[in-house]
Amino acid sequence: MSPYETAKSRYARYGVDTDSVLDQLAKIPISIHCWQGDDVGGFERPDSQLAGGGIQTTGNHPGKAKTIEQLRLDIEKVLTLVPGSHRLNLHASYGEFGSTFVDRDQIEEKHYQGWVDWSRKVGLPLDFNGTFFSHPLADDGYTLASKDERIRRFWIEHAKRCRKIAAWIGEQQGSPCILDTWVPDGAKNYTVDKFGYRSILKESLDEIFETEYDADLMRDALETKLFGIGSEAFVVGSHEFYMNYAARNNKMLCIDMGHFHTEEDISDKLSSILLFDDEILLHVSRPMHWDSDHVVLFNDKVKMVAEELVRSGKLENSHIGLDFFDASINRIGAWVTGVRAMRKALLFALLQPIDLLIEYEEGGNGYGTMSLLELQNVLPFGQVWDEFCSRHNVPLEDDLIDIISAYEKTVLKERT
Ligand code: RNT
Ligand code: ZN
Repeated sequence: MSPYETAKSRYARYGVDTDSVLDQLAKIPISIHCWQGDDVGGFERPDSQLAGGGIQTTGNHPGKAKTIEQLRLDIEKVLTLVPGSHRLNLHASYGEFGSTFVDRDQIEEKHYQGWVDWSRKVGLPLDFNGTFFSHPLADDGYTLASKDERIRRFWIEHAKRCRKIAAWIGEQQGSPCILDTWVPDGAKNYTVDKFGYRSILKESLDEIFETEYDADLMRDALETKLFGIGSEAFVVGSHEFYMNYAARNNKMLCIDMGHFHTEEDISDKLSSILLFDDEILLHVSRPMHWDSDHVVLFNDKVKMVAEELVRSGKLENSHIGLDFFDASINRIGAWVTGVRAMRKALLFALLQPIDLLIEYEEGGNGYGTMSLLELQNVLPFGQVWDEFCSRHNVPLEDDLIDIISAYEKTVLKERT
């Protein structure tokens, strides 16, 4: 018996069919974020700038993508190393603007035509994000909630254009483009007129969402947050703000795993959200002490999120996106680790005997549930994961370091 056959029979004992799990796993799209490749710099200026305005990367590992071509090359490399189906999550600041500067309130579909063409070529449908940071008009900490009418209008225009572009992308690719809107708005110090700022944000969003787009083309998600760099005392678009806004306006929430107190259990939020909202967007991330956007690992927190998606039966209503940026290590390696970790967590969750677990739970056999969950940690998960990688013609874990190191030597070193 091959190692996989042995593993298969171990799982079969609990009524889990590993073959059908692997088929199911392959179809779950993970949206790979473009911004891991260049430290959230974007390509608005000939020299991609450093991120700012609520976003910060640390580290200076050589080899960062300095052009769109390099970024695409790196993503194509990543695609050879991650099994299953994927999407690409693009930020508005990554458009192809040519030699003239195009400001955020001027972006158009044509600036993303190259991405649409490339995405078709590599089989990577696009999602989209407005870029409300790294811009002089975001420097005072307010964009859509700004009390300065000129600033507010500028960002409203950006948001409207992003929705139009997302709908156009959705049409081009024949699958809805998920548009995430995250604004950094907030303040470092205690803010008196919180009600005022939140009213302004609500008003801006109402205007932005006046135009209806077909859900087959694009869908809006709103990203909540607790605090950020420079917004320690006040975040306008808090969790409560967007929870209410989304529920009343039929929008999707984007839940970023880094946007809560570090002791909060993100997985526990999902059933409450998915009971009332049709869909959810996740930004899977790994906060260390704060919203640090460390590379996602196959750890308990990510496993618990995946378990909840599977157990709730809402996997198909959930859009899984990643959000991390680590500039201190090989960026392609960071991507590969994070994407694979998310996929492993989904596999780990799918391999659980849910019916049996619920049977124990309902029967008052608390020990049975606990013990069966504990057993999951020692079943031959690795063999099933290896099998998945082999079936999708991507390397096993054992070979990753050599492959990434070779890419570093042959491609990334050339960039410095
Ligand atoms: C910031 C949000 C947001 C960004 C990306 C780059 O706290 O998490 O999603 O990380 O838009
Ligand atoms: Zn995020």
